[in-house]
Amino acid sequence: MAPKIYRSPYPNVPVPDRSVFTHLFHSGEPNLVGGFPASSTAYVDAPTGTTLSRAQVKSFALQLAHSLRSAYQVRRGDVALVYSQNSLSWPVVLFGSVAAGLRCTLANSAYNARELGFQYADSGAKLVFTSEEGIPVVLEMLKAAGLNESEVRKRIVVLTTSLHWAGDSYVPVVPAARGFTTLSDLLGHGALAEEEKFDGQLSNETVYLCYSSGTTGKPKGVETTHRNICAVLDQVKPAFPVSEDGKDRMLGILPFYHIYGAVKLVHFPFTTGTPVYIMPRFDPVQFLANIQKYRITSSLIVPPVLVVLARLPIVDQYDLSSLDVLFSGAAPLGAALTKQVKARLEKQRKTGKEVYILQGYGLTETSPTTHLVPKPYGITKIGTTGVLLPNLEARLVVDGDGEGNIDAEEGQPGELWIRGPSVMKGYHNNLTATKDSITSNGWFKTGDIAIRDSDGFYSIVDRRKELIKYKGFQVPPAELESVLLTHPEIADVAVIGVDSAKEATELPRAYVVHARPDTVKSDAAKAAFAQGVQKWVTTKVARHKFLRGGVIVIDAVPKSAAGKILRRELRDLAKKELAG
Ligand code: 4UV
Repeated sequence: MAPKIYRSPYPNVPVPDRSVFTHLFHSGEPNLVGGFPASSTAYVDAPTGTTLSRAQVKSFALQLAHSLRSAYQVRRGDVALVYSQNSLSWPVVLFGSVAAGLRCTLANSAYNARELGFQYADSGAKLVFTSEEGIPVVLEMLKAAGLNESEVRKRIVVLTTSLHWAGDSYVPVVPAARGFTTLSDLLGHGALAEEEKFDGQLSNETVYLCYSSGTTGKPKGVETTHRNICAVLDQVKPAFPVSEDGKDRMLGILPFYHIYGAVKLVHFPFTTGTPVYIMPRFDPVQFLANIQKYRITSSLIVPPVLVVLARLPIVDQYDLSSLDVLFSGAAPLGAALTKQVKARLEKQRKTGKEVYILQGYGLTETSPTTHLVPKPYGITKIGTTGVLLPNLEARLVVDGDGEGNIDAEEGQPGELWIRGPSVMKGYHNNLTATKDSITSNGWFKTGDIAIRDSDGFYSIVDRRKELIKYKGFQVPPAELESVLLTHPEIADVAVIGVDSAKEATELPRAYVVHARPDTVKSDAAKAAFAQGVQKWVTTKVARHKFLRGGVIVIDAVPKSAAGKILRRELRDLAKKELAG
């Protein structure tokens, strides 16, 4: 049977065959940078109010590219690892590295040395950009990788979280620690010529390597190409509201190391001329204070931010009347919470103007956005993840693992498959995983179960893959399981996610089998052991992977005849327990 292929309601947009750098900065006229006035503000450091104009971003990026080429002798295709919380340095580092032909791998700024070391080694990184806060972890990681003191220093560039513009140079507010090379040390020594041949040649080369566990196993490097990024930026535009008066101001709280923040905050607003007010991380009070202070019109968020907006009493103390749109993504968002926050914000601002809370959906592997709710449907389609973006095709497949690939009937759930120019090239150095996730016809299997309504709006109703999402962050169960198996008293383990309606997120939970079951017979012994394991894990992994959903001691992990963990059984068990 012919596959049932759904197309976007939008006409296709042309996909430019050029590099990300050219796509963002190219301009026919000297006083424009990427189609907007060179002097207009591109990014603002929200804590200090320091700004970077479009011209400065371009100039600093080309200066950094020059130093990377000359002082670090990087070659096209070399990998730079970025390990830092959000800051004004990010756009300069990303675009400077990209201009020099580097690939950037973006790491969670909460990673410990083991987690960072895995990504460093797997990506083959040559250079590490880190904030001052990250230096101790990077040092530990590089030393564990066998580098000596002087080699270590040659590999690190320190970013400062806050910078200010002084005359012709860019000065860190906090001087970098312990004599490391800083980003500002690499500026002011000349600039890479803009004429560098970017067009055409680079478009199918990898530009970013973010890590995702995909449908199964441990994190894998996702090869996102220049073409993927150029495509997604133009695909998002038709569905993404930008005000006509050019007065949009976006608040950037999502981490830039996640593809959602990297693309939708560092890249996309630059292509619409929208300044981004950068916060180092999400902080509820600062979030509200910055909306008031900078008259913010939009922000990209994850569902737990809406919980804060629904519950926090001080929300009413701030003037949030400038806020027009909140975009939520990266995890399921219920209609009830959306309506609650919408009503509260509209009541609080007293202007009678509507606040839109719109959802988007995407994956690291799709660069990331594939679906968005267009603004006019903000109320009628509350709770859905929106329509397919231009150039993309979708299928809802019922037997994704089988050969037949039967598509779901209209209105019925199926695994969402996506095809189009923003689908990744593949997983880094992992042909097996690539082949398992992208069919020979170019269909990428998302591992999510979706329903499409008769208007073409999709809702994500379940997940076929193992992945757990804690507040939008990926928590691969396989990774936690392998950490837990190093615990001397754990014989076997299975990790799943359990829903927390209170926090609008899943929480990682471990079911563990004790190596000496007779020692944990009583409920009290089980509870004490579980508590110990929960605490032990906090010393081994980044915060978002903590076992907040609890540790449960069981006799045996349910497994299939082939030895595969039957996560569904455990999930059903947890659901019943939560319902009871
Ligand atoms: O790979 P990843 O960590 O990627 C992301 C990307 C999210 C978004 C969301 C909206 C955008 O507009 C955008 O540009 C990027 O999270 O995780 C991918 C998995 O996260 C779940 C789903 O299981 C994906 O396979 N997920 C992402 N968005 C949603 C979601 C959503 N709106 N509703 C339910 N699950």
